[in-house]
Amino acid sequence: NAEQIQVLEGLEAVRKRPGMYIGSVSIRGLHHLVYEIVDNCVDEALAGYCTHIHIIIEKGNIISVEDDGRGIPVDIHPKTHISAAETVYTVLHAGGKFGGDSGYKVSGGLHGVGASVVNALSEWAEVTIQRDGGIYEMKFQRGKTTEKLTRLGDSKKTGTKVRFLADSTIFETLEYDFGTLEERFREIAFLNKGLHITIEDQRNDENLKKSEFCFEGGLISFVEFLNQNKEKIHPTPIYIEKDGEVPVEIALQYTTAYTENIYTFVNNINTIEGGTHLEGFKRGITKVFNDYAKKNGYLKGKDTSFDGSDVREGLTAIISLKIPENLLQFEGQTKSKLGTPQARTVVESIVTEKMTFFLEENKKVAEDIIDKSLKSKLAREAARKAREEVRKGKTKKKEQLLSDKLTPASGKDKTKNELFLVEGESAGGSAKGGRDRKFQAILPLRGKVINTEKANLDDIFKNEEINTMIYTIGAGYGPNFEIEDCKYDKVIIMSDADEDGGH
Ligand code: 0RA
Repeated sequence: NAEQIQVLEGLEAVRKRPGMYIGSVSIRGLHHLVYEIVDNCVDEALAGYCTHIHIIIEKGNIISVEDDGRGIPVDIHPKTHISAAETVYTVLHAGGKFGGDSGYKVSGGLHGVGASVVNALSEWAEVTIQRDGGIYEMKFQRGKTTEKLTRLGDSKKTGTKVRFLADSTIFETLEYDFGTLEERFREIAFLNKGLHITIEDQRNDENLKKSEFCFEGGLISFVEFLNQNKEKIHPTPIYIEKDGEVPVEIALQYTTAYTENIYTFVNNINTIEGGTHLEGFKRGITKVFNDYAKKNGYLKGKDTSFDGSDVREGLTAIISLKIPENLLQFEGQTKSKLGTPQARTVVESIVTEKMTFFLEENKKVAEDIIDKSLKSKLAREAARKAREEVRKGKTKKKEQLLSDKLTPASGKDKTKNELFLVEGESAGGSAKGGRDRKFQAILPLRGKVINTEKANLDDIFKNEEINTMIYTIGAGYGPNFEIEDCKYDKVIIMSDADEDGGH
């Protein structure tokens, strides 16, 4: 009956189902609280009013976040009849609806759940605001106002400071990881050039920590940071920028490595599943290098062309878009895949235009990158041939590869079985002695295993030990990898702590 139907009101809903708002109540959710508060300061920086953000993990895992923005408005809000500041902290989704003057609010699309969620999930929170010539303060417990906004005195400064203690009855742990927070704030500083972010850990007097981030180079600094230990093909990253309805910023640099490292962000949030912006980027890069290589005689015959992966070998790139709320679309498992169609066209066209120009202006760099792409193309084709040969002589070769190497488990339950990869026959012998034969299999690897991070596909597939591992595991490799076909629940690498073991 009607009585049994619960109406969850306001912040109670957040406390009942915290996972719905912050993902989880593990340490990830805990860190999320800090990101949420800092995101609001970053929004104020994006609006052009805030230059410094100072985060402190105080003793007792109290978080303090202070910015030098305009300060959250303190006047009475017409709808809620309480101060705008109190509204922001006590009404769900009230965050960015104020101000309204700029009309262009890009917001942290993915989390963007607002400060009220942090307040609801905190044992206590206090907010200090400086604006309009005064300093104001208000306090809360578990999302409920305990001290309304009060003017404490005069102040010539402006800004907002929030302190909160996460609720230990909700979170599994209150112990913040400094390194995790530090990494995220370094990333935010890279993505917002010129913004100063300071993070301090004051929990342990014997081990005080402090990091200050400000990168005048923005995304260029980000790429230089990622490539610091790599050999570069051109000395400075290429920088591409376009303003408009969907502003785009890209920095990229080629190295002699074999891996590709592309990170995409939308409104400062890492879109780990990629999406339309990444598709546009890949299409643009592929087209530019194919056109240039054909026009300049590096690729001959109308049937030969580079695959996308050929022209991305050794590439490090950061793609950062600012998308207004009305155009934001997210898809995918974790809603971290961009769906906005405009992002594809705008990124593809700017990349095509700017990279075409860059290659024309830097013929030597163009030749070096194309040289590398040609080698990648050859290796890819050779690897395909090798795979086809293996496939043709499939059964025989496979049996040959596995015969007398694998000591299988007697049980056939692939949700239980474990595969131990061990170095050499002698290690294999002792592993056999110690295993539970019902579910543990042993595969000794002979000789030196190739370092696949530093080798090309062609050489990797010529390596017998690699092929043996692929067949033993049974799930294929690369784009054809199928986790469902994996014959083991765990693959355990048991190696010596030396260079060979590392490989
Ligand atoms: C809306 C309007 C205005 C400021 C803010 C929001 C604001 C929010 C936060 C959250 C953390 N730090 C913040 N700083 C500012 C001001 C509008 C105006 O002054 O015209």
